[in-house]
Amino acid sequence: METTTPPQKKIIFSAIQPSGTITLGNYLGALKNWTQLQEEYRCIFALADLHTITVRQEPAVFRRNTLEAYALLLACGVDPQKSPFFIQSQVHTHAELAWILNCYTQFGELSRMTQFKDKSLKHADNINVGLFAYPSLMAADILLYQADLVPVGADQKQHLELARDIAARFNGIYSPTFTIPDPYIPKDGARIMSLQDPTKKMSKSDENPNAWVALLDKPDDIVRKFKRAVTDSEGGVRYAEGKDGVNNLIGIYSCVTGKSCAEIEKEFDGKGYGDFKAAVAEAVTDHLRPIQEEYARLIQDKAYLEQCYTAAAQTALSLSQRTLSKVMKKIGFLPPAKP
Ligand code: ATP
Ligand code: LTN
Repeated sequence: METTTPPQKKIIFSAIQPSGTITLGNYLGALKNWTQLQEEYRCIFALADLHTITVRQEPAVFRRNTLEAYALLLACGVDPQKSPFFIQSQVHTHAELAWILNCYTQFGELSRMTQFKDKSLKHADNINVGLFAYPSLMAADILLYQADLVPVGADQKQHLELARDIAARFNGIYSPTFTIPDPYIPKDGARIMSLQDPTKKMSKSDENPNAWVALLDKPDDIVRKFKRAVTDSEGGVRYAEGKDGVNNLIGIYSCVTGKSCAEIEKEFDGKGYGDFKAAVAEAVTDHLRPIQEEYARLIQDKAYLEQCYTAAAQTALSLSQRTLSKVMKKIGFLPPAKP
């Protein structure tokens, strides 16, 4: 009897920085997709803590943020049985390949990165080399796992383009070594806007805490933040050009309830913004409740968390070491010293 091997699943790599509060924007725009992708693809996920130190961190806070972000992502549905989910600094191949890729990346290319320009303005007192070389570390993250697809938001697209260029350059100088990664654009990709200025994206570094909802916000805070959300003076819950605030609330409500825009417009026909905002707040609270409960349980279980990230780091190390060894051999480094 003829046996057929099942087609290899495509590899997805993605990461998020443990740089503070994880918001509803991060969750609906990125993390919710991660959890759905785990069925269809071979997913590898990371907390990009090496990227986080491009901005100065207070050691105790940084340590706590990393562990909390790890627990929160598990609570969101990242399944360590299906997808290795590791902490970048615990897998030394990332820093090593990043250095190598720095030598295949041009100063001019990095100077054109808009995130570097934005962050240099924001942190004018600390424009460090790491901030500049951030994209070659990100390229190393992706290329080490021969990722086919990388789910990223619009803000990271330019970095992914650069990762593709670096990979193609290396392959061209030597021989095919890296898979050229494609961006993964989710079918229902959500871009969640600030509740205070709905023309700007909801961002955890926004100084006004009313602009974002954190995944761990208490129900009362969620209700208050939605109550204060900026809408318009026209009234009427409908999705239309120029109604950025209402469109954003419809988008959020749709993401957490699964209802379509038409269903939502019908549900609130004849009702005012007050009723609508209360319903959005309630739906978000209901959606976040199981995540918050699971988080509260996981954050108490430090031994389990350690077991998960240790196992994932071992898997990530053995996968990434294969690529790094190939790269080093092609460049002409001597073989590793024997112990
Ligand atoms: P910062 O304010 O520090 O720039 P951020 O909240 O914008 O942080 P990032 O850490 O840059 O978030 O992004 C993490 C992931 O979440 C990325 O994949 C990004 O595309 C996604 N993301 C961030 N904000 C939103 C948003 N408002 N809507 C949808 N996706 C988002
Ligand atoms: N720079 C990304 C986080 C990140 C990442 C990656 C995303 C680091 N390495 C590799 C995708 C693939 C951010 O800040 N959102």
